[in-house]
Amino acid sequence: MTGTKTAAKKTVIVTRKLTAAVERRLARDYAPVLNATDEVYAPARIVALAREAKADALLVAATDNVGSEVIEALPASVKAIATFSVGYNHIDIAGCKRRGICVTYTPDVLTDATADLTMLLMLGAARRAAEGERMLRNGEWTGWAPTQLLGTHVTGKILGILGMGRIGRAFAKRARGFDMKIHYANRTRLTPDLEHGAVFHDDAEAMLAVVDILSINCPATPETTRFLDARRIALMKDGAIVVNSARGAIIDDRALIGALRAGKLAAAGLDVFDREPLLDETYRTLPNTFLLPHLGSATVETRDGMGNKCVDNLDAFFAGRAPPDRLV
Ligand code: 8YV
Repeated sequence: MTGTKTAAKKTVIVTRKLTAAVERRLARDYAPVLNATDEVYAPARIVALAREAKADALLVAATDNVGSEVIEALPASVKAIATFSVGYNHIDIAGCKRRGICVTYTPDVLTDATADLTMLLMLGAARRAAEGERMLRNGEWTGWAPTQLLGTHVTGKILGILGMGRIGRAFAKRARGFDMKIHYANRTRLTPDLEHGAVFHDDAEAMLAVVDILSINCPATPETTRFLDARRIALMKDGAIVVNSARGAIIDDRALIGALRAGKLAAAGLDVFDREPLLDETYRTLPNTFLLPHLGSATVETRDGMGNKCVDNLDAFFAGRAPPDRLV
């Protein structure tokens, strides 16, 4: 009888190495094809693995290119794709819809970790943390000085949040603890209970002109791609700071680098880059950048939560229930 049960387990291609707790759960309830070495699969590899295993589902991450060439070539056995991310710009959603493939994502569980990290980016950039750390590590600190590494005061300043979804709102909550005045631009105005007095701009460009710090928290879509370009940076206050924990594609790198070099912007805190893991080399050489390698959701609790959400969604789908976090 055990054999029958094992045969009934659904086969899932898991493209990245996940936390031990999540891989244990997958091994218990599914027939997972795990990625022990955690190499990033090329699109053709994902298709080949799905074909070889006659996979029922894929569990992918934002580092995978699950574009139209993958979706069109997947075997008909693949009925569901669970992405280990809240962003889904790496997946051909329209293609999945056409092929009747269910797609789920991982909202909520990574909200707090990403909002915390956005605070780190803002403080790191404003208070010149990377420069200070480098000075210490390089043995260049000769002692305290009244004018050493003076940064930008954050308390009481105007914070502009582009994209007031779950993460934007969680960041606003934290920033209110710093007595910051919150402005936001969003497709739609929030209800007062979610707005908490934040100032809504239906024109994001109008918001740029009034903020001391801009935080990018919106998804990457055709409308937001390269939103922050040279023309819009010119609308910002001199000495403003830019923070991005969403997607690199929302920033025009050359424009941001030009503004950081020229001193138009005081600093930038960046956790995401356009062609990760590549980044425009100039970011690494500028003193006024605070850079992290896409750590937004990188806590044990959050990565367990994301993995468990993927499995919860697959469980529901294969049990014939509505997956709680279904995109299509
Ligand atoms: C993830 C993210 O770490 O969820 C997202 O969209 O950007 C990050 O939290 C990463 O994308 C994992 O797939």
